[in-house]
Amino acid sequence: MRFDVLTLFPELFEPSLRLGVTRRAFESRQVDVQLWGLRDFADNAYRRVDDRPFGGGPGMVMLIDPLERALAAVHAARAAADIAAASPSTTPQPPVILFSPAGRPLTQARVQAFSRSTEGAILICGRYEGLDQRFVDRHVTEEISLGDFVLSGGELPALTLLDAVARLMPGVLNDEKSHQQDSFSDGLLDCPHYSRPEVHAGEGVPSVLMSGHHAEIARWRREQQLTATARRRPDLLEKARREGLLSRQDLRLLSKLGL
Ligand code: 9D3
Repeated sequence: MRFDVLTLFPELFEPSLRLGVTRRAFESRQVDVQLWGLRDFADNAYRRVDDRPFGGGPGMVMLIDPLERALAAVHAARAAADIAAASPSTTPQPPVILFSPAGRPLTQARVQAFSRSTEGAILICGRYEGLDQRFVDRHVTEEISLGDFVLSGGELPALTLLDAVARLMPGVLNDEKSHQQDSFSDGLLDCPHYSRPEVHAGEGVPSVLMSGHHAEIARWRREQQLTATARRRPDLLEKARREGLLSRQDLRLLSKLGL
């Protein structure tokens, strides 16, 4: 799939796209990321992309014209790529995503939906106080936030989404099972992990992990997941209950522990 990113800082993306297990997905174009520098779509000699807000107040607003010209260039490039691939108008229109503190929080379910899509998305990274609302009303189909804390722009959220999608692509993780076991895929937090040395600074590892009893190890890990989720994220445990993700054995254990 293809992601077009509209940003004032395209150079912020390049190093991240060349790093780690996700690099394969980006370099092979399995996840095709096209970066569009908004300053290239400014019209005057100063390459201005922002201006003061009508009505006064702090900060600056991203101008509508550079945004609309960039978006038009993206749509034209996507149409040209579809024709080159001899699949004009079979590709659905991509969602136009704005990263914004006022958006809905990103979830693993939304990430999975992107990873299964063919059209990908157009990602718009805001800076300053935000975009001219007329652009948002006309073009944005969805607003996404990373959570209730304040960043300086939408670039890190866009990279976060790209990373979360790329690691789900077939062949990106060495171990196919590790994303089925992800926290949030089964609705629970992960269990603790241990490796060599067996004793470190006098501290051993839980003896069950050294026992070789696979069924006992699986039960211990599930207990750890359930108790960690109950203590740290009771909201996730309730959701897992409601969605029927807990087995009768899980429910028996939780009631034994008074959770
Ligand atoms: C005083 C109002 N501020 C909103 C909390 C203004 C404002 C702050 C920071 C407007 C934009 C930004 C830049 N943030 C993002 O673009 C952003 C973001 C974030 O700050 N937190 C969590 N998710 C996201 S997604 C995009």
